[in-house]
Amino acid sequence: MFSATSTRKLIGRRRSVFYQDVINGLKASQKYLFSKYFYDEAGDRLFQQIMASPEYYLTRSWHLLRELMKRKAPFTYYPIDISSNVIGWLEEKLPVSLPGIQLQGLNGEYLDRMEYVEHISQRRKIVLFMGANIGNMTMQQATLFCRQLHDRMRPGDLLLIGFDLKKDPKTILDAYNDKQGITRAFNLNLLKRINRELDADFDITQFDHYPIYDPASGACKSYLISRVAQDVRINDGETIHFEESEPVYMEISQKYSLGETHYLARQSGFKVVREFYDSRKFFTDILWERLPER
Ligand code: AVI
Repeated sequence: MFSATSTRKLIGRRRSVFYQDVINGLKASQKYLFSKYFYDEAGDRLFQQIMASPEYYLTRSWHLLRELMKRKAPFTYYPIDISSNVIGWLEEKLPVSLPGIQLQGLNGEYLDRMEYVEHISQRRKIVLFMGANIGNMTMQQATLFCRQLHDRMRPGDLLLIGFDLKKDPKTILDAYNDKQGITRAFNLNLLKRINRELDADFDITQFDHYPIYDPASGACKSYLISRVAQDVRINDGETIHFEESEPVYMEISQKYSLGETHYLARQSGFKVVREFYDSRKFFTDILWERLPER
């Protein structure tokens, strides 16, 4: 249990990390913001709308949990999410759609929360890292991340990991540039969040959403482009200058070839057990087994 004072301190500390990340990103020679900050309450809602949009073909699913329940497999589900709203929502909805499910939601960063699970449960683990979340890292960051997963797992534990596959570049770009403008609103929402939480004065009408996809590297990147030369004030008098047409790098959504997923498994100490696909082979969920040594 946290007291009201310690809760306020905790929120204050979190906010200051957010503030520091924003200032560091916007003062860098090539401006950037971390996409993990997309997910405030409005961002969560927009992401739900993106997933429901016709262009966004990436898959997601709870069928696995339903199947485990049907087979009466003894398991506890520990969903981890950076968004406390999502965790709250899962804790409310899942026991209704899957009565009897053993569930403990964990709000926070993935690796950190995984360490906590390892601490509270000695049972064999199936780690789920689905929905192409791995795509929100560069390939180099993904390798480091998978090694860190490896180090938090035991030999024989399994990892089910989702990759969005390279495909027709137009299909990919459309998914990040939907006609209704939801992805645009999703990106601009981070500026609104900075205005609200860090007392900044971004005029969001002065920024454009600009996604690009490079079919060779598989990197799909989103930028916000400053329409005009402008100054933005943040919180305690920090002023950030934007040149006309200057980009702010917002997010990478890396796409993989199958060969690249195999390479990643090898590099991070896993063996490929099985690959699952959707009917169009747009997306794959791959079951990896954690090897004893790497
Ligand atoms: C969460 N993540 C896998 C999404 C993606 O496709 O990169 C986030 C997203 N960004 C724009 N649309 C969806």
